[in-house]
Amino acid sequence: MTLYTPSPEVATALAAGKPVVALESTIITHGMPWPQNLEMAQKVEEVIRQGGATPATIAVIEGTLHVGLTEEQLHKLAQAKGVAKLSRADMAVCMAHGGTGATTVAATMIAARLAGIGVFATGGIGGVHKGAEQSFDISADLQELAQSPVTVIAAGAKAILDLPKTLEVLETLGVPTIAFGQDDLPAFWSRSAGHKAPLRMDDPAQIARAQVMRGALGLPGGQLIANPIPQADEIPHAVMAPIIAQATRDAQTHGIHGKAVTPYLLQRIYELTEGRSLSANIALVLNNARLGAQIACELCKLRGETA
Ligand code: PSU
Ligand code: MN
Repeated sequence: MTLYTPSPEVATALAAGKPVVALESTIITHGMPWPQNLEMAQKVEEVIRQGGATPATIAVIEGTLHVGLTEEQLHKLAQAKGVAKLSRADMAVCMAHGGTGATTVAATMIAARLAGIGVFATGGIGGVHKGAEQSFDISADLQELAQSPVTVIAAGAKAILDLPKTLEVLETLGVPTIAFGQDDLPAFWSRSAGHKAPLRMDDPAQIARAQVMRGALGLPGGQLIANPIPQADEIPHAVMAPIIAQATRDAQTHGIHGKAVTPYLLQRIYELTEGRSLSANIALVLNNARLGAQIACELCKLRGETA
């Protein structure tokens, strides 16, 4: 049984031991509106190529798990309506019935592990939602970080989540949460929301080394690199906090729950910030892609050395 289909470009890079960076597709189908979603997806791929690595956008299309999409597949996915949002729980079911679905961080990590891709760049990861003590809403992304050996570069976790609880769960699961180049945990649109990150690293080569070391120690799972949004693009936390509070109240009023929560909040925050949240979101994804390419190149060097 063929588990996944690499694009020709990705197959060539993997066979040659060249750096590859995985990219998720839920950010395209559920995270951003058309046509900015397609522009973002194309730019991210371009940034990774400029960084000397090969991009591998991942999605399930008509039952096939694609690792690397063609231009046409990317176009179609970005405009498709009613695409499923796939996490660890629903990936196999979607593939078994020939469905089409976008991969979340968790599902993208599973695909990356299968393909032997060690680095994955995205915007934000899922985490512990506010009020989780009532709703039990904790993203499967956290469990996946504890299981799949992939370094995930995100701009921290969104402040729509409960950041201290998210950090606690990651610690419990043995996932290193590493702020890149600063002490504070980046909070997606903002460079800080006032929480210290448990770990800090400043050098992509050391980040790659830490991943190799983790594997050598026999520890399953990956690492979360929290890369702050560039200063010029950030929306300060003081500006975001009341907007997030408003969006969260609106979600409650409308009885939004489960998988629909994150997409609803993102859309509502987009409206409340009059589009500014989207420009920041795109800027931070590109910034993460840049760092992802650097880490992937360093990881390749190390794999070459240790092979
Ligand atoms: N954060 C974003 N944009 C997104 C997501 C998170 O800024 O599109 C998506 C990612 O795919 C992430 C998923 O893995 O939401 C988490 O969803 P849930 O909380 O339902 O696990
Ligand atoms: Mn959830």
